[in-house]
Amino acid sequence: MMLAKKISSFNILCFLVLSCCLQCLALTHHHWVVQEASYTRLCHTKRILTVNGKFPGPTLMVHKGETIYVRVHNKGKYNITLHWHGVKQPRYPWSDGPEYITQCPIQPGETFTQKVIFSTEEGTLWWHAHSDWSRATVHGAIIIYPKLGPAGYPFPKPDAEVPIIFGEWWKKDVMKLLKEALRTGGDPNVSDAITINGQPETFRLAVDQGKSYLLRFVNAAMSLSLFVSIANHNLTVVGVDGSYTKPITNDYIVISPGQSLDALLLANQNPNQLYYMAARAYSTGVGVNFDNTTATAIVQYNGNYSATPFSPPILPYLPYYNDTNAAFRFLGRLRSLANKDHPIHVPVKVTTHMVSTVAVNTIPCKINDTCEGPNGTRLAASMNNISFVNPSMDILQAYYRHINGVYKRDFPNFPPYLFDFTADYLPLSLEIPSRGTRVKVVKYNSTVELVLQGTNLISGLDHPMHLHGYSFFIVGYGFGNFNRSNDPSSYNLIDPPLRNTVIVPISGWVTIRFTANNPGVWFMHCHIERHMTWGMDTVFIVKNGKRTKARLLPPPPDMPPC
Ligand SMILES: *[C@@H]1O[C@H](CO)[C@@H](O)[C@H](O)[C@H]1NC(C)=O
Ligand SMILES: *[C@@H]1O[C@H](CO)[C@@H](O)[C@H](O)[C@H]1NC(C)=O
Ligand SMILES: *[C@@H]1O[C@H](CO)[C@@H](O)[C@H](O)[C@H]1NC(C)=O
Ligand SMILES: *[C@@H]1O[C@H](CO)[C@@H](O)[C@H](O)[C@H]1NC(C)=O
Ligand SMILES: *[C@@H]1O[C@H](CO)[C@@H](O)[C@H](O)[C@H]1NC(C)=O
Ligand SMILES: *[C@@H]1O[C@H](CO)[C@@H](O)[C@H](O)[C@H]1NC(C)=O
Ligand SMILES: *[C@@H]1O[C@H](CO)[C@@H](O)[C@H](O)[C@H]1NC(C)=O
Ligand SMILES: *[C@@H]1O[C@H](CO)[C@@H](O)[C@H](O)[C@H]1NC(C)=O
Ligand SMILES: *[C@@H]1O[C@H](CO)[C@@H](O)[C@H](O)[C@H]1NC(C)=O
Ligand SMILES: *[C@@H]1O[C@H](CO)[C@@H](O)[C@H](O)[C@H]1NC(C)=O
Ligand SMILES: *[C@@H]1O[C@H](CO)[C@@H](O)[C@H](O)[C@H]1NC(C)=O
Ligand SMILES: [Cu+2]
Repeated sequence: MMLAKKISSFNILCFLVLSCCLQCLALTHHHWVVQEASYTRLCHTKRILTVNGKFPGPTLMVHKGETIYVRVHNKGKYNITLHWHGVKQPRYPWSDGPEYITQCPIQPGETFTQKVIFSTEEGTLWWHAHSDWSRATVHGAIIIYPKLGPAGYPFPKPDAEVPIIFGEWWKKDVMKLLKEALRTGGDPNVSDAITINGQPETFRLAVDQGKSYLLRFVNAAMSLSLFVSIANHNLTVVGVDGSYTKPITNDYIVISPGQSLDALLLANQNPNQLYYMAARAYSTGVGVNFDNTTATAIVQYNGNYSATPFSPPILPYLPYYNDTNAAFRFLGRLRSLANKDHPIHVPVKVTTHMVSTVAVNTIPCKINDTCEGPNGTRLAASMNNISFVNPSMDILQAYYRHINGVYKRDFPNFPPYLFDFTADYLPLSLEIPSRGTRVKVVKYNSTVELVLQGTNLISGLDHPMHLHGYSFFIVGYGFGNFNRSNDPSSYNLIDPPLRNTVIVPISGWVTIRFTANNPGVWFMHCHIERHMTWGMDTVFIVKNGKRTKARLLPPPPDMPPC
């Protein structure tokens, strides 16, 4: 009798412990299958690459500081890698994802279990494919909730939370688009529609009168920065790129490819009316084609309201496509929280000064090449005049195993040739870049300042530049050429925004700073996909520090082979 009781209570205990463990496992271990699925958009059905058949893909939900595992099985026909955009992966670049930078691709039929280490990130980030152009459909949101416990959000707890993911949709196969662009050397065709949570116009956001909603915006588009607005409603931005900000209220937001943004929406308007959320391009290049369609979603108040059938939804005001002032009026207001609970450490003394141009280039036509770029050239792109070439083995492995000949350590600290970068007319001879796999090596704990200088070669454009492994402070930006003796005096070293993707303004510059305290191999690139493909990229290698906690962790046993 006694024994039976003991056994049964032991069993119950066992069961509790076991189910708890299983629950934890279920939360921290994800099984993802990269596979094709059929989707119909714009009255046209096509096969697209997805994770688990979903478009957009599954939302990862974690708490601040957690580590999770994602087992990625490639059931598709293309090489694939996955990247956790904005997750710093302290000392562990092995799971970061960019193809031939930190890993070789997961080939069809193969599996790779990626360890995703969250540390200081909070708010919203996202994940996406980081090989060829599959990220057009292989992407999804990452929600980082506050740590379990009393801390919570640094703003009134919203009544509900909704991811809002922007994408671009082509009627044709995106892989064909890449293939065609690589063959012709010209600009790829622009997309046929912008999507909101996978839909060009039918996503519905149902709200209750009086409640507040945390909208977790992600721009997963391949080439479009976006203006976004909701008719008659303001948005209060409370976070960007996985860091909370001082709240700012505006009637529109700007979000570039690679960026995420948390904003509160208060449902306090006439419930008898439908409202559009609209998104359309912020695009500045003169003569640069872009998808100029408008995506809409409908904001609808729950309840039995009289106006059925509803009158047509109200469209919000959006700044004009090329309204750079409107874009930077908004971006320039963003500030870090920089308070007791969210202290920041802006590097004040810089040990590594760098300036890099970002440019679109042309390569003159060679015999037998197809050259459908401007004036019969092939399009390219560069940083500091180097058009980055992907090696055939990943740089991280070459670095870790001391394999020579994969990359050179001589990415220049300054533009190799000074000219009036933002002049309206520039000689054609400046358009031709050099090519190479050249990386910047920095010592552990260096404080790096990087000025990204836009150029008007071919056509000036805004470039959303993304750094892996770090968030950086945006301490200043301006128009024209960066002036080293003048511009630093206007830097904000008190509460600059902390981001992982920064828009370099057209005909302008932006300065970022970070402390190189995450050893590893970290890709930096434009998040406009074609610019990345053309070579607007470089790599930072951050060396190990002395202490064990400042050194790279070893690779997992199942790294995909080359
Ligand atoms: C791009 O557009 C051109 C002109 O409309 C068309 O002929 C071509 O098939 C398109 N290419 C792809 C890959 O969609
Ligand atoms: C939106 O914000 C502006 C400026 O702060 C304010 O004038 C306006 O009343 C606000 N609109 C709503 C609907 O809250
Ligand atoms: C959008 O682009 C198309 C094709 O380039 C063009 O014909 C049309 O006028 C543009 N619409 C707007 C509103 O700019
Ligand atoms: C909704 O409101 C209308 C008009 O006020 C009323 O006739 C109808 O019964 C209501 N429906 C429900 C489900 O409450
Ligand atoms: C924006 O585009 C309009 C229409 O194409 C043009 O007239 C205007 O000059 C452009 N503005 C800027 C700042 O480029
Ligand atoms: C160009 O193509 C032709 C025909 O395929 C070939 O005979 C020739 O060697 C090629 N020339 C160069 C420079 O590659
Ligand atoms: C870029 O590099 C190429 C090749 O070395 C050189 O010819 C060209 O002058 C350089 N251009 C600039 C702007 O530095
Ligand atoms: C990093 O640099 C700061 C000064 O910039 C110094 O105080 C600190 O001790 C350094 N940390 C390590 C681990 O080297
Ligand atoms: C194309 O050639 C013309 C004439 O030489 C020149 O004016 C124009 O700037 C060139 N465009 C580009 C993008 O190279
Ligand atoms: C940089 O700014 C200083 C101080 O305003 C000015 O004297 C100098 O001419 C500027 N340099 C250039 C290249 O514009
Ligand atoms: C896939 O990856 C392997 C390993 O890096 C490489 O050898 C192969 O060429 C890649 N296939 C394609 C189609 O890129
Ligand atoms: Cu770019």
